[in-house]
Amino acid sequence: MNTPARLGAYALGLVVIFGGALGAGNAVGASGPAPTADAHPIHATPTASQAGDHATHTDPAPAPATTGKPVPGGLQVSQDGYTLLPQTLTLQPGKTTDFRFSVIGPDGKPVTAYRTEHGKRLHLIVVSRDLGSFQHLHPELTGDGVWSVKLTLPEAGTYRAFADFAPEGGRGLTLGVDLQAPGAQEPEALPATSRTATVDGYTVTLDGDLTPGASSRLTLKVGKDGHPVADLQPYLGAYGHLVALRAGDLAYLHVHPDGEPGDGKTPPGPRITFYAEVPSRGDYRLFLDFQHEGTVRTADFTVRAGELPAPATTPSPAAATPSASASHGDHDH
Ligand SMILES: [Cu+2]
Repeated sequence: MNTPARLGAYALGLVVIFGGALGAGNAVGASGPAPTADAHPIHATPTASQAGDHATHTDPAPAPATTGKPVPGGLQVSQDGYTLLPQTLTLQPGKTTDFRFSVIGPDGKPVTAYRTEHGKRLHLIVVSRDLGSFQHLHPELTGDGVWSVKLTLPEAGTYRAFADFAPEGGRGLTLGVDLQAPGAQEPEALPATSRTATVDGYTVTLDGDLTPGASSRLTLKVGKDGHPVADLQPYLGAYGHLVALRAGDLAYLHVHPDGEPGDGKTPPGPRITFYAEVPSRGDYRLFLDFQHEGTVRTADFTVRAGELPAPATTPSPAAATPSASASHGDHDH
């Protein structure tokens, strides 16, 4: 019942699941007791291909289209010899907990030296597995390489925590681990695709399309009470911070802000521009953090990349039931 043993078993399960899903080449890179030795040949090619790129954490080396693509971020609890190790994987729902974790480095010791990326040494994103709940937190690095943050999992269910960081001397990584909030849960269906989001009286509209396998330009326009907001405040070195997660497996995608406050060409709204790279067709959840009048708010969207067959909401004429509207969330039973 000790945490490292449980985590080890968990990590193995994760590797098996995604190894199966993503193919043998990736599974080799992700698995095994000696991840450093196995992983490096897999990742060396895309990293080396980015000449001069110092691997900021938003830029983990997309591969040329002709080679095997690297596994998207966030799907693995361990990568390139670095392992995300929470002190607990279970938190009581609705209860604020001092959540502590470490990143274990290739030398087997907690990493204590990190590069600052987007104004912080580590970004912790926590979402519910149904992608209904989103939190963007900045833990404090305490002694001995232990990160600490006040975390509340709002409701019972399974959550995914992403640690987005760059160890000193290494490339940027996003490691992911599942957290459990025990109790009866009501998973929500993925929100319908939408180009408009509202939060606290703000309306954010999305322009641009996600193109599978390509860098896609996305522009988000912030308004309030029918007026454009042109005095956004810098947050994490930009006028907005965008996290994109793939529905189905919560792959954590690379998003680059276009321009930054003070560069002489990036206005403080109402439009914020990003470049996002999605690896495949499918549905994605976008979470935009923006700051205005001293408060950070999050606008969320569901966006479809590429074409998909119409979902089989009514399985077949023979199986059609009169209570189709009650099928909300039944995919999880
Ligand atoms: Cu952050």
